[in-house]
Amino acid sequence: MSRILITSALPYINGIKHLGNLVGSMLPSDVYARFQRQRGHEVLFLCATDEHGTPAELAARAAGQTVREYCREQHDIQARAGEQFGLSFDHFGRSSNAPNHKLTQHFAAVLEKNGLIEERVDEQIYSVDDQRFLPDRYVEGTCPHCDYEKARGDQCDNCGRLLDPIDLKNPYSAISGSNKVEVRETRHLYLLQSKLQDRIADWVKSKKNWPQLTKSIANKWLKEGLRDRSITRDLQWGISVEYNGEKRPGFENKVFYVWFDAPIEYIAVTEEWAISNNENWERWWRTDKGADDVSYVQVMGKDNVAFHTVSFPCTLLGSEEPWKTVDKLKSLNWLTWYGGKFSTSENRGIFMDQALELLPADYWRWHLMANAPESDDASFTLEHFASVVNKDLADVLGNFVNRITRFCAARFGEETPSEGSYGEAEEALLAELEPRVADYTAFLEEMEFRKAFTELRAIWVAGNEYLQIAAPWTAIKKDKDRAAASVRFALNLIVLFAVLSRPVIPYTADKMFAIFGLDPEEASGWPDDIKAGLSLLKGGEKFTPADVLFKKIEDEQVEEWRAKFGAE
Ligand code: B3M
Ligand code: ZN
Repeated sequence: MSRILITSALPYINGIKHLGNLVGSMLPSDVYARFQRQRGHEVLFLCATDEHGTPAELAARAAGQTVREYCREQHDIQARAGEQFGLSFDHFGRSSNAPNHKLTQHFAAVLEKNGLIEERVDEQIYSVDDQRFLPDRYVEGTCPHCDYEKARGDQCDNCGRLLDPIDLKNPYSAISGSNKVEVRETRHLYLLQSKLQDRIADWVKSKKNWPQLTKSIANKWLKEGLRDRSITRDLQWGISVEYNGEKRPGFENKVFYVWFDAPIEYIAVTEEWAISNNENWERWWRTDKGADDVSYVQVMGKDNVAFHTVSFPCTLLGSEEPWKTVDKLKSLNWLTWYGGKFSTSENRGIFMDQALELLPADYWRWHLMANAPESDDASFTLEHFASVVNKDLADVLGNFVNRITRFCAARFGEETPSEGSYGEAEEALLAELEPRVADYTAFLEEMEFRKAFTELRAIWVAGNEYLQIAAPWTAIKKDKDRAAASVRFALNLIVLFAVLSRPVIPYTADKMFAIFGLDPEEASGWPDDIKAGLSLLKGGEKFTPADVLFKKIEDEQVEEWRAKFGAE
């Protein structure tokens, strides 16, 4: 049994997340965590809301709330939506909680002791009307590269380039809209990443099994040369620049930059989990206290890779303390909405709460994972979603389960038939399923999700094809025992399908276990020998035919949703 630590990128606090955020980190990490639990490993799966920085402050202002109240409320909303989507975090923390404050301040102090922090004078945009500095997203203006007029201070949404607010043309305050802004000097702490170039390059080189997308992004930043970066901001909301209660002189009105503290929350949320569960967090993070046998897996969107392969390792390795660093890093491309961006303000796209009002979580979980934006960006369309649901879930899996349980109940009663024995047709299906289940398992192990779910779909299809060949509804006329054996085999296939499907469509899998009164926690161990698994039901077990597992999405419904969620 291995010990596997899994963290999903932390969703920003501002607002309920959309389907793109969901499939960008939280859902794939949940599928992987469920899979590894079913394989019997000791899994610790963690996430938290990322509550500092300008997104939180601007959103709270827009909501007319204090940031503290806004974050508390939004965390609960996101936690609830995650639960309803079956995101099985062992803990869903908050980066504004005390453990993260303590740890962030610890790392800053240790990095300074190691000569990796330096005070520097910066030029920053100051708003005369708002009487405050405007870091990052507090300033907007025209992108110097592509002339997009609503570029944010830290990144241009149009061309994607990272920006420095003072590079913007015609800058204006995102708070008041005032363009009475000027460049002023302000002191900030810099993390001297340039000093860690070789250390980080060697560390990245040591990661042999990183996926290509992850490796290429990390190497791009290394090739450009690691630059020293500012880790403090002129903001009120965030982690104060102090150590052991002593505020740093000149930094009384500054906080640590959100991207300095947010990855540290991965460690801090482990402490939050430990406090809530009377557990020992250090055995997951300190290689001198048992973490050296942990396999650490991070899952995130591609725009977060640089922070996780360069900046956060600078913090951990630069501390010279025995911290666990990531072993596997799965990054995903972006899910777009009809090729464009999800947007609350422009009413484009479906957000987690809305999705659950339309259909149960498993419909979305299956479609998002089977079409995950792995090798490239992927466009979500309602038409494609409906066709995948109707085919894979309703016509293949749902139809298989419903027709065999109904046929058996009608012709043999509501218990598994015990007559007859498996023959050629069953052997043939076994011969097809064994390599497929092995491939499916290997793809999940490697977090190759599209390939994995192509295999799972093929396994479901093979079950249906078997039914067509065995045709118990015909066999029963001439050889009832033959029919009985094939019905028993097909009912055992339902249990196998439930086990294999549980990582991605857990609610449906549990309904399938419930047909036979099986406890999912006991019955969902990953199959090492599927031949034995297909003889779990030996005959005589009572069962209750399932209701229709998936209802189809009609064209009219797609039309209505297109209008409601801004398709095009
Ligand atoms: N809050 C997610 C994003 O960039 C960001 C991830 C932090 S993980 C430490 O959308
Ligand atoms: Zn631009």
